[in-house]
Amino acid sequence: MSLIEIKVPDIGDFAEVTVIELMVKPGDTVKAEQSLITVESDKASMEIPSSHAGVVKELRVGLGDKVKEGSLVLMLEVADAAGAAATPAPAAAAPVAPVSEKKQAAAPVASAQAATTSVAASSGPIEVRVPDIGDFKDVAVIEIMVKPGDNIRVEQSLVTVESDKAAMEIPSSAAGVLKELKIKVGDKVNIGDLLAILEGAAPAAASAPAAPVAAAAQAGAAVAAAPAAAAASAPTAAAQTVPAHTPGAAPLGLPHASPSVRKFARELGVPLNEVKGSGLKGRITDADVQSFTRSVMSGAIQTLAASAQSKSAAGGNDGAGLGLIPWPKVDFTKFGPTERKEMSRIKKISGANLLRNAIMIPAVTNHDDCDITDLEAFRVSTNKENEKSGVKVTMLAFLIKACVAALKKFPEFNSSLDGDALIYKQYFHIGFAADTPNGLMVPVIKDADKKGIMQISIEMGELAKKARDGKLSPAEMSGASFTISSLGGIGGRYFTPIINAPEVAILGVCKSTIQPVWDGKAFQPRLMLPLSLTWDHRVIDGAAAARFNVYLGQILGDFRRVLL
Ligand code: CAO
Repeated sequence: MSLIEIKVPDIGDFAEVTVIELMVKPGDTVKAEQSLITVESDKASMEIPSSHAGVVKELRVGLGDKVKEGSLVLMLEVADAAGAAATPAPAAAAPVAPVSEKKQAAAPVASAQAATTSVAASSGPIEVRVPDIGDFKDVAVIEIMVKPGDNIRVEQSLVTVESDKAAMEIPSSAAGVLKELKIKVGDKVNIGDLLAILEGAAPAAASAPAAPVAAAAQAGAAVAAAPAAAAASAPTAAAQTVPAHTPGAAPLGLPHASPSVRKFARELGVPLNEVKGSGLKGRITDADVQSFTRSVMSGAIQTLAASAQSKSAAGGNDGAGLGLIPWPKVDFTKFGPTERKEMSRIKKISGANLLRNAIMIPAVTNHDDCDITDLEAFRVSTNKENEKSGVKVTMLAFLIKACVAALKKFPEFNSSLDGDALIYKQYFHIGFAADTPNGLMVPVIKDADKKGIMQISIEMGELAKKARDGKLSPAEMSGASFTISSLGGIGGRYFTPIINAPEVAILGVCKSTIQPVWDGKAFQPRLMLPLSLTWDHRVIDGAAAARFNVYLGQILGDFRRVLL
């Protein structure tokens, strides 16, 4: 047995590439031509194969290392005959098919695009063809990054193609509007094949001989923009099929992804080997990376909830993910006629959130009543005085203001958990649940501490209308530090609202009714408002919750206390 050095072979025009994946480890037995590491430039990735069969003794590169032709990859123990044949070792290394790097003006892909662009007219159709892709033949189109109607820039990546050892993005040689794609995923292409027809601006090559250099400057922007654009159009369904991030879980196998997807994943810190690819041959797409990120961000439970929902819609949720007994699967038609209706998008989204919050938060609800007799009289008279203004003040506006006062007195109710710490918010953004035809929405009154009752009433009216019309912007629904859910206009006595994570408490309010209240001498008819405060027991104790309700009741009983 002898030890030989396995070095980076001829990698074409690449000056320096980054090691992005180690595919073997010391002790592994490798075959000749087996891929050892994956390297990547900003536009292409390729696997570096072993020139010999043997046992890996020592890796000489790490993730993130920059390597070039001749760099030492690893030490391999080989049978003596092979070792002798491998002297000098680097010469025996199988050359990797050169892949062009488009940022270099002299690189084949960049320079070839000018040569392979056929120009009809500056505003007429422009054919974009496969440029010189080195030694590659019959490479498969694995990803199409644009669609008809897109505004294409020079050097913007159009498609990703892949051989069995490398993937690369094919850039557009011209700018214009994409009229027609001439290839589809799975097609095999070669140099000169027609990829797309553009219409509009003149191709860079036709207008300026130095186009490849000029185009190269834009390449970075195009790469950066591509994932974001793809991410924006990522199908929501994908989010529900991606497994939750389980650190330490067995990897799904070697990740197949284009350089831009790898870059996107690296930027987000996504471990590609945990992402399930939905593309051709399990290839990972931008949408997969984005879906994975979403699922991790919203937590494993939410993902379970989302998949539980989609599965239950298909009648397949077994509850096993939560260690529960299976969801009952019933053929309702056995008992009578039925009609199946898809839930609204809002219901699906809020359902997943509610399930997560209900399961993950050790929530307790305190019920209480408070005397709002005088406040209601004041509210009615205020509305009378302001009849002409058209602004109606409801109890909810007073509740928002009263809650701000209580939050100031009990700041942990205005906090969020961050690991073992609490984030105390110094702002008072109050969300209020609004019942809409499409489901529950929670618009937010920002800086409620700085606003008067009239202004809060006006904003509430506007936001509630927008919610009902489905016109709330994400900004108008985000940032709440505490939420109120009022069923006062409808009825009922008490309920147990679910905390809107990452908030730590929510106040439920029901309909006020006249109740006999003992004043020490006699029962008096008083207008009593039922309160239901749900709180996160990890952050808040029962005594604090009881005090919060008592204080809130004192303010609502005598609103002058807000001034104290
Ligand atoms: N007790 C008695 N009456 C009350 C009351 C209370 N606590 N709160 C409101 N009312 C009265 C109002 O004064 C109004 O009466 P008038 O029409 O006679 O003036 C009537 O009920 C209707 O009020 P409203 O509901 O239009 O206004 P609001 O400010 O109280 O609430 C909004 C606005 C958007 C929160 C409400 O319309 C809504 O959507 N509520 C449902 C919230 C919800 O679904 N929560 C459950 C979440 S958990 O699934």
